[in-house]
Amino acid sequence: MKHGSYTEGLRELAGLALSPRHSVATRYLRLATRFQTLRWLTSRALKPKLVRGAAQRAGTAYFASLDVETALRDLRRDGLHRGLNLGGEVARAILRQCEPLTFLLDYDPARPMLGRDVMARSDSALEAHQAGLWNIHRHIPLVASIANDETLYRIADGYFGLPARLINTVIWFSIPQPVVPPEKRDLYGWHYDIDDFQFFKVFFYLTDVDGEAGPHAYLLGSQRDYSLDKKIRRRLADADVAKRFGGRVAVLTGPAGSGFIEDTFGYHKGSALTRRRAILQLEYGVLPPAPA
Ligand SMILES: O=C(O)CCC(=O)C(=O)O
Repeated sequence: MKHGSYTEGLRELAGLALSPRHSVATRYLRLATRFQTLRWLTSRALKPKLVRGAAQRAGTAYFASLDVETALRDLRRDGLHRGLNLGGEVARAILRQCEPLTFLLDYDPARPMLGRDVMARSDSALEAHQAGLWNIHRHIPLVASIANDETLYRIADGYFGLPARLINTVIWFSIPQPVVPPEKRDLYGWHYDIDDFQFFKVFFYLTDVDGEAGPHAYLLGSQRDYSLDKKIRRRLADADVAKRFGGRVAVLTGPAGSGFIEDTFGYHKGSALTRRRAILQLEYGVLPPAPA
């Protein structure tokens, strides 16, 4: 790079990140996510290319009654917007459509199991903490149509300040087990994600979730934290969160079909559970998929 300005340098990196050649630049973008100014500058540098590359959308109208401005206000302030609802019938229809699909126990390719067996077998018979299937929208058109919702896209566009794209979908079952070995404890621990440099997740419970069924928890406002402490600590202990931020924790219980939008750059976790939970995740971001 010659003596270009800082922004020119960023633009060059941004361009490389969008080309199939440079995973190094993509890694830079993920690192930049932890620095507010870098994140903002990189967004500006990338904008022309991302706007040019944005796909035409044929949006559906699942959440037409969602108020985009309220959702954006909540997300910017708290990192969380609640109150989405697919309805119990739709949640149950999605679960029925999982029956013939192949899930992976603990995401292990060597442990495939049909959704109907995952749902029929007892927790102890499964001997797994999770059973999941990625890219579920490719298998279940109903999920694809929910993920294509025009209002969700408008919220994502507004929050990112860039054209949003669906970057992944997954359904997983969280399965209670009497003993959680040390290597699995992170499943239930506070952490934050860096999945893109602008991103959020939309979660829908597919089963009723009360305090026993592993409610998702979020540390309100932590998506705005760019402190050194956060940069160096991707994970936080329960006791630490209780002591430092007790009053800011939202624990999200709700019936099957209920959902919420969450900026998972804020600290969040799935709580430990004694009753099984099924959840659908739709994730939106801005970067095109990495080349295969
Ligand atoms: O299971 C949960 O509620 C937590 C999910 C989570 O940590 C994530 O999607 O990054």
